[in-house]
Amino acid sequence: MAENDALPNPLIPGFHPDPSVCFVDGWYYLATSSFEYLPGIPVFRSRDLREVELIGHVAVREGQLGVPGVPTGGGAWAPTIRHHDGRFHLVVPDMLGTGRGNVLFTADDPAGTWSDGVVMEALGIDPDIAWDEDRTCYVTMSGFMLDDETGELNHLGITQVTIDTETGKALSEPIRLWSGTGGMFPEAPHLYRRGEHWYLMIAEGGTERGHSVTIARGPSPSGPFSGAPHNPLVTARGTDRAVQNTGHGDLIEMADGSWAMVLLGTRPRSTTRAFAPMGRETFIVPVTWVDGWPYAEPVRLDDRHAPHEHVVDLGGAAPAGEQGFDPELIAVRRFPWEVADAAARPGALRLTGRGVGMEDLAPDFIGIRQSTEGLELECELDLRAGAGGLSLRFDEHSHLDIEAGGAEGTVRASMHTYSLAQSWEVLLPDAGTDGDATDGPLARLALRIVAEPFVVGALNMNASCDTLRAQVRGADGWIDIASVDGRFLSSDVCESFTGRVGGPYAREGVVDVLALRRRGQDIERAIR
Ligand code: 6LW
Repeated sequence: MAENDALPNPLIPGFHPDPSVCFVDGWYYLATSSFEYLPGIPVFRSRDLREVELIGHVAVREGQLGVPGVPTGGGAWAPTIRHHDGRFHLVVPDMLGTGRGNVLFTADDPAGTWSDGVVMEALGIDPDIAWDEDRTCYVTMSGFMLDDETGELNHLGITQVTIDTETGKALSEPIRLWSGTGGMFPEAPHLYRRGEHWYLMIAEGGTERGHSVTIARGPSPSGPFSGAPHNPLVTARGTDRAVQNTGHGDLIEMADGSWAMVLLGTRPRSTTRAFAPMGRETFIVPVTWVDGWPYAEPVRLDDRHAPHEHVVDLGGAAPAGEQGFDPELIAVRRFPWEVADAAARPGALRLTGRGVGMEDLAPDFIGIRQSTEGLELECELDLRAGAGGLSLRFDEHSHLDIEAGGAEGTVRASMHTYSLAQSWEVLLPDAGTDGDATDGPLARLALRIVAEPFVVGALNMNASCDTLRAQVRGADGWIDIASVDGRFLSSDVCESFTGRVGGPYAREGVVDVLALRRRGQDIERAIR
């Protein structure tokens, strides 16, 4: 990667933490975490690690992940994607509650179909998978041990087992490996072979402001490893950089022999470096080798502020994702095609409410990630036979909803933040927007949530994030219903490991989604 070429950061905007990457036949393939959302574990491809395209998901069928019963923050954590013996392998922790544990999926084509998955006998999180020249398969993880007496899990640092990839059975007892330089939560291990050395790269310091990437090397996949003299390889802790929480990386040798690291980071909005609306996103930095050690540059934001627009394909006419759904559509603990019916009305997605709202663990909601700092998320709904609206959610405790329908003659916005809720109401606008006025406003009601970021500057002493406006479209344009403090929908406040996701939902009856689009733009900032 040419040194002065500005890298496109974030490489994958919107909540996409824990990136892993491999290079096969001229394509880079990336996978990221998806937690309680389905389909699970998005897979991307790229020719150059600049333009990245979402090509599918690993978990598109029931039973591949135990997500339907996981608590918030559980589900598909950090994956590792590798290519070995002509097949793609992806290992991922399916965490908490009904999660299956560490699962190994395989596929011939990374766009799918992926296997049902084999549960590995490997107790820990963030599994890595690597092979030596004898074809022994090493699974390296952030290990746990079950205390038989107390039933508690104890952290063991970085551990490793060898496994049988067909059965998932461990072929050896866990051994403990180099576990970093003393930071908390040694995790995210990845093994690499380069020249005469094996490298063990990990994350430590926790996934918040203390996050970092550190590295060690040794003569075999099991070490013994000794740490690099210049650790940490990457960290933003104690800095005023625009990208914070940098850590959890994966190294890749590029087509031209140069190296890069993909890693997670956040774009917090306040001068206190807190409140990231999109949670943890995927970034990329160039890596150079000196005396057998890799050196990475700090993560910098590029200066692209191009407007972005994504019109969700509701009709299945454009390149179809899983089951003909736009691949960007996700749902909470269910597949979008379990929540929405694409066949009921041409060009629309039909949601049927079960009498619950966005506070539910599996709401009748489909959404897309917020991917730029400035956002306009807009939908048009037919609410004549039901009640529902548009929501921007972080988790079931934290969401901004705009709702209409039923017998109500109003449009109500409500902001929910744990035990606090506040709501505002306006009368339904007189006429439908684009529709036939005789059908009334509920035939095609346009709702919009706008995120207006505060500008972060060196001398800008605000502890803010953005303002969220809830709007409904009337005959003369958008009408403000409420404007609320976006900090309550940010990573420092909410429970999940995710970021903001917005889209339509049904509370009761039938709600037809006639349009859903996201527009946005990142903002200028004094600090890169
Ligand atoms: C992941 C751990 C982490 O498993 O957060 O940043 C956890 N790192 O490595 C969930 O993403």
